[in-house]
Amino acid sequence: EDAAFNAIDREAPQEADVPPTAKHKRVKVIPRGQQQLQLAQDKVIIHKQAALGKDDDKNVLDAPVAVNGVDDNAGEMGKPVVLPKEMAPDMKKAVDEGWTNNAFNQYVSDLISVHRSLPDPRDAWCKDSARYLSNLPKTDVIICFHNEAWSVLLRTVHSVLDRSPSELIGEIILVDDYSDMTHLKKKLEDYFADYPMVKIVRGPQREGLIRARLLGAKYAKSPVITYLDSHCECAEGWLEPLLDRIARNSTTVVCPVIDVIDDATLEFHYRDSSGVNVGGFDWNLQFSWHSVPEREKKRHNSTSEPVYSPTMAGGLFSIDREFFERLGTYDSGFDIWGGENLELSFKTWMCGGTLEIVPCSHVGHIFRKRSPYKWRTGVNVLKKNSVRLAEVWMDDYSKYYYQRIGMDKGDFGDVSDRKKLREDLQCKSFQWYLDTIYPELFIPGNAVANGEIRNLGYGGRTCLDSPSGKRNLKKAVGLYPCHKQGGNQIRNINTNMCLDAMLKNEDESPVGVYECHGQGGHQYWMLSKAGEIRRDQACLDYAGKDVILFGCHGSRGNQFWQYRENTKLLHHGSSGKCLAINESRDKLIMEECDASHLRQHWVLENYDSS
Ligand code: UD2
Ligand code: MN
Repeated sequence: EDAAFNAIDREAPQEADVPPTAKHKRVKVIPRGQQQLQLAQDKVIIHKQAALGKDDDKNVLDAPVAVNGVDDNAGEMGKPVVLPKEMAPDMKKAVDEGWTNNAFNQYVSDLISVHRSLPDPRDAWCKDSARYLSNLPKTDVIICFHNEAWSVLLRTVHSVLDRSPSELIGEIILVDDYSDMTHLKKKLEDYFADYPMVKIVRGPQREGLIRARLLGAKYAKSPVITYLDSHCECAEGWLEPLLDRIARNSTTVVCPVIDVIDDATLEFHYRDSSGVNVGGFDWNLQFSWHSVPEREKKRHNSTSEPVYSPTMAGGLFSIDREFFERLGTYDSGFDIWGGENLELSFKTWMCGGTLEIVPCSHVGHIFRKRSPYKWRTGVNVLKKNSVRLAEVWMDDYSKYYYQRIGMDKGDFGDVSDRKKLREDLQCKSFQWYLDTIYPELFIPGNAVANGEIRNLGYGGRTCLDSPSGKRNLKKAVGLYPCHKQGGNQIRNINTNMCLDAMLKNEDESPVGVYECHGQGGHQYWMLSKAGEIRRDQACLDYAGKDVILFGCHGSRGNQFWQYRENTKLLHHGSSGKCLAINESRDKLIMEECDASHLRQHWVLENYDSS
């Protein structure tokens, strides 16, 4: 094992990567009729058929049936394959191993044909071939992988071969980023020996996905380059709508709609054009999805038309090869994973191009909740990439990112080449980009207060107690009355409690309180001039039940808070109540305003009353 690499839990909450509307109900179904599924010698429990899609939810089903038999149609039409809850030990072991190695259900993927069919996710609008130029440019398709599962990688490649007009594909370039899984060695060459369109390139060392993509680009000869992740499935008609945009204007960079392939069942969830999202980011420089803004909707007659997107997710896009080169491709100083999507997005817009999401083009992707492969040890690669990005492209606005990382940029190497590139290209300012392309983004500098929101009630009465004896503050289990006998009580709390987003900075997650730790993170809040208490795009929201985080809507009401510095009360708009904490200091409550209760007193960091 190479000591320079290690398994990592990505810092980014991976759930947030999944486009939001994809979280709809998971329908447990077996494909086509009551066909039967055999898994080794096991008795398998499957569910009767129900079709995919909202209209057919009523078919979803009753009692599971136990069967033995073979199902050659597992996963066809993008339907899910559901494994039984009870499994023989051998099978369970294989299933678990698949999850460990890939962070998705490889066992289920292996049951599904690498040529499986998918539903046609396109609107009728898209199927009118007169919408596309007849003389479209060819593209090379570059797919980089590091230790990808065999069936998943092959299905990605076959979905391109099976569902693209062959005259539009130059080569499919597979870039092996130094995998060590044996199936990715000679067996891969053997498998594709009869496919002249498929080329296999192998890097001499682990490069990370950014330099692997650059390596692939060196072999590209077609006028357009299309990148895909190695766990994708292209749907019917995915390619023409992308190439059409580039044929009309070579500075247009285009992304398909990314449909979600379920990590457990491999179900292909598609969304129609009314559910299309565009890309944004927050000041941690994390990518995020947003519904199409009103100003953008107004530019269109149909929801099937391509929409402007401030950023791209990163993995799936087409770009004119010469334009990509003119933009200086990627910063090759970016390592392993992350940030390159924002780099390409910013410079596309700032240096004369356009970035679009094309609702007629659909490609599925397996979104994973953790990174299955090893990352470089001894360096925070994501932070290093992000600092390079901020240094070169974000002008003064870089400070908002630096605040999030405690102003500690670390060693980010030399970016003078990249700065020169920006100068030579005479790109526009980041201010222009924010004003023109992403006016929805909240600018922390416009906040009235930023930092922690500290409660003054019930201070110093409890101790942090870790009954399990684990002295790990982060995993500390509770707050108990202090007994002053040491033991499992690891710290006397004479600090106060702070408003804390708890585990996730996600829509609709309940907000709580936690001992103030002064390190930002989940305790970092901004009070906007409009009276919102924000964490980037999520706002503190009270609708009569819990105090939660909800996507900021900008129309006051449940998200309107007024702070009175003299009384220290936080008044809530629509309810007229005040924010407080309960006596056991583990919950936020809303109650009638009364300035004589310390539990309703809050101190906002960096509050500027002017
Ligand atoms: C998203 C993007 C991904 C990339 C990343 C940020 C989508 C759907 N995915 O994360 O393409 O832009 O954000 O950097 O937009 N790989 C290598 N070498 C490595 C690591 C990864 O070749 O060292 C390959 C990997 O096998 C995969 C691709 O790069 O095919 C992207 O990696 P990922 O799937 O872990 O990234 P993802 O989808 O979480
Ligand atoms: Mn991926």
